[in-house]
Amino acid sequence: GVTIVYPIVYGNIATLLPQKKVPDSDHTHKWTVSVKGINGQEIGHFVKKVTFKLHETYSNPQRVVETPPFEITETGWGEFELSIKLQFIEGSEKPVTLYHNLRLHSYEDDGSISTSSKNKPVQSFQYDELVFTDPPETLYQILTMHPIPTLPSKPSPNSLYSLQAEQDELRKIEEAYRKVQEQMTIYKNRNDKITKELEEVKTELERIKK
Ligand code: SLL
Repeated sequence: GVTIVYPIVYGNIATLLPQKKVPDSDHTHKWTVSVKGINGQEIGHFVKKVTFKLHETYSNPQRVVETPPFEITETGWGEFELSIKLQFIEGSEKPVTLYHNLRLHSYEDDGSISTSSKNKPVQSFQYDELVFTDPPETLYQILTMHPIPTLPSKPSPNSLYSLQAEQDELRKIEEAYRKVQEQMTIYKNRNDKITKELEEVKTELERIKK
């Protein structure tokens, strides 16, 4: 009944190649695709190897990395989807395959390639979680031997929601209280007036009796 959740970040960074350096190549960008723990921690203690499968236009598109850092640096001209297969130290834990769209360009809102930010490095990373349910013994030992990085804690959406809901409720109560006070003043004045009128009628009645 054990579940271990290990947060990871995978994706790529890309920079424009200085064109003078590659006169007889159509490669425009240099990129690095990687998979790591959050905050850049390496995951080599429980990952045996990572297989990056690049586009077929690359020679040996299947790149196997057996030691951290689990990353591939290449140059190229185009964007494509690649797969990242993680195999764990214990073979009985089934591999996890991630998919990433390699990004070389930054885009405008309309989908066109941004020319203004052409020289800035482009980054495209995704957060994900490796979930191990009842992992094999050795994997369990190794995972629990090291502290598992966690995201900085922030108020949970739930508590934020209840704080907001509480403030709304308080505002409604104050508003209702104010309305009740207002009504009470109106009724009190009306009551005073009627009492006074009644007194006058009584006085008049006494006078008539006499
Ligand atoms: C496109 N569908 O047309 C994509 C494919 C492939 C990118 C992009 C190869 C470099 C090399 C390279 O950059 N391939 O030949 O070594 O945009």
